[in-house]
Amino acid sequence: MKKGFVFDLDGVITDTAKYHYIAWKELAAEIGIEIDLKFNEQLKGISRMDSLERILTLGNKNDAYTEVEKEALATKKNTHYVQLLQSLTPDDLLPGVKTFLDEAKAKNIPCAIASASKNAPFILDKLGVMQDFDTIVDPATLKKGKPDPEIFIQAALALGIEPAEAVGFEDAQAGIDGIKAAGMYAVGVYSGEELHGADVIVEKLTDLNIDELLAK
Ligand code: B16
Ligand code: MG
Repeated sequence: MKKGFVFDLDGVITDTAKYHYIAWKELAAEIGIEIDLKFNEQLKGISRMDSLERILTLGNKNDAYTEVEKEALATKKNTHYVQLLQSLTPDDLLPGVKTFLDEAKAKNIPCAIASASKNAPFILDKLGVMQDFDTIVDPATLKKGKPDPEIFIQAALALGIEPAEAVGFEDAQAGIDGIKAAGMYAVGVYSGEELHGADVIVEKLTDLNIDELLAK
């Protein structure tokens, strides 16, 4: 029996990947690196600094900046990204999310957010769903990012359950790998990219039957 749900944010609750892409593309262009949508797939679920490193690797510029300069580049990208987030409203919830969260609440199933994003509380507030989550893992407390299972294990423990008693929801391969490494049941949310290793793949959360999911 499963007793709790652990959700990724970007790609599962809302689609912020398009805003990350706009902000990274502009920052990369400023330092002479061109990124496209295909490359952007690699950045899903990956932390801000790891995303910057991947962009610098693409442009063969890993050694071109000091750590302080890299922090400044990441901060510049984030400032632009947060500006783009200002327009978020509850209409930006992905299809089926609110219905699914309401059903979980009605069944007293605790819910957590396991997102690599340091902007998660701000985003959930803009979307009007902050109160639907019992806990949000602070990614600043993590030693390793996805695909390491740490964030998912921490989320389950914060809900007061064992990882094996949790269902994890992810749109990115790094996240599915982390959920499975945590020993959890993995729901892949299909966003156009192939996902390997998920226990089930859906296009929207309401394609799932909660009672059947809890019985896994
Ligand atoms: P921030 P998730 C991830 O969110 C994004 O998919 C990834 O592209 C981003 O770099 C990361 O959050 C960090 O975000 O710069 O806001 O701290 O999919 O783990 O919810
Ligand atoms: Mg995601």
